[in-house]
Amino acid sequence: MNLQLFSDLSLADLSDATSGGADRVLGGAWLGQLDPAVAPGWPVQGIAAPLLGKSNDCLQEIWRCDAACAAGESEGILWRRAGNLLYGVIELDENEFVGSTSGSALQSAAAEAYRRIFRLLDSQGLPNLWRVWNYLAGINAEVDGLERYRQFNIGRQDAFLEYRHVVTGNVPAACAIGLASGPLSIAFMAGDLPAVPVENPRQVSAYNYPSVYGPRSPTFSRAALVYLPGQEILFISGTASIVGHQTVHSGDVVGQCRESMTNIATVVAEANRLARTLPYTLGELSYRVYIRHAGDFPLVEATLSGLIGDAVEIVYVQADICRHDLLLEIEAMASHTLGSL
Ligand code: 3EB
Repeated sequence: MNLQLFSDLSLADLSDATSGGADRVLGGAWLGQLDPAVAPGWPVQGIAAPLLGKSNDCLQEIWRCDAACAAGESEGILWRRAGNLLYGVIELDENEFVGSTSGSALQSAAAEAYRRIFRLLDSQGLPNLWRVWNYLAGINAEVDGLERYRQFNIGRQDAFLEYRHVVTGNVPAACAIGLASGPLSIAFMAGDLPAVPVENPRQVSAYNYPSVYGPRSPTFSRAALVYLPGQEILFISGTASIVGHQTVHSGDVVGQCRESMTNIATVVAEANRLARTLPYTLGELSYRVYIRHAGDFPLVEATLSGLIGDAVEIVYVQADICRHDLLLEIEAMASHTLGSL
């Protein structure tokens, strides 16, 4: 099995990336300005976040396998599966959950989305959630006295408790990002083997955050090492300027960018202690950077270029971060061939 991420594809490049057959595409994401008329046929997460520093107004990312995928639909989840690996996307309209008796519409939608994901994974015999990409509108808006990100955390944790029982330790790598509008959108990758979770010794594990950040902690690990036949993938969760459990460098985007990269370097070092392949380096990761204020892009780009050089694959988008004082968040991934030690 070989799973490869093709980043930064324009619509025209898609035909190259899908050579060998569109049935080899596991799924992907579409970032930037979305065109509802274009539907590629595999599960795609639409991320309507403006691209920064690009001439194109949209780009595609795809995960391509070296074998044909099985495809299906389950309770509104579009999914594809290659061997013991599954990728799916679910979008839920919160309006359908208004008037729910257990919490806000967003909380109910989040719980329902994760319940559907867990039901699909159990029926497919691939119970281990490895990596989750969460997007929601108005993430920092306070509704009925509670910030929407905190409402989302309640619903997510409820579903984990109901279906997976553990909400600490072996939980997936993730990001949770705010968009200007749109449905609750969740993409996920899952497999037969448990991921190896990685934490950051500079940070309190997110699942142990104190209740000042909300009544329920977020359910994610700082990174995950996952295994396919012959392949190890490192997924680094959305990483921000948080030390311990506190935001640092409030109002200073360069400081936050540097601190986020120190956190990523620390997570990579932890991952390297656990990895079964040669050490991962910052220069080989592919990055996605979420910037709250588009005007901060040049400063962030210059800061990252100083830290990791210009030869690195980085996609920049404008989006909201889950704490109002966070100005950016960085996620990353890399893949190694197993047996190359
Ligand atoms: C943090 O470290 C920043 O709720 O799934 C990063 C990655 C963050 C994932 C999530 C939140 C999530 O707390 C925010």
